[in-house]
Amino acid sequence: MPRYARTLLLAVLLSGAAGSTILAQAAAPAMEPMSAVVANSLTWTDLSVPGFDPGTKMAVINGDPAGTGVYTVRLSFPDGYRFPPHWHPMAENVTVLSGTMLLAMGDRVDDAKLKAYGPGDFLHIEGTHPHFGGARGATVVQLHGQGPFAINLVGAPK
Ligand SMILES: [Cu+2]
Repeated sequence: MPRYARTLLLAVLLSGAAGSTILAQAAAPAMEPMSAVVANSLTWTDLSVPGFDPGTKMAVINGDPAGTGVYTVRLSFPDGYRFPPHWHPMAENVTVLSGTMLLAMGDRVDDAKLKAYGPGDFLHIEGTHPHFGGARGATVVQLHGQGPFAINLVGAPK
């Protein structure tokens, strides 16, 4: 598939039997001198990650999260969503755009550790460090970083 295929597609690729999920969704060409993304014309697709509850949607803003370059995506969580302890090979940069994101570091869920982050708040999570959390109210966050953006569930079979 061409890297910048125009066909919108959400494919969760499982890398072999490992518990690693790479998020892939074709994005618009990003090699123009300038590209703009209009907030009300985003294409949201259901995000399916083994071990995660359904309900999250993803929109690719720039780049290709499955590639090796810089990517920007948005994730939308419904009120009350919780994501389990997981980690990423690369650093994850999170900017809260709306709602409230709950997050804590650690490989075991402990609600007492969760801290709340609101619009404009920014989190940098170093690669390989497990974290967990969720959303209070309908919440949209923007992630950016160096691809590939992969999700590894803590405790997943290796
Ligand atoms: Cu994460």
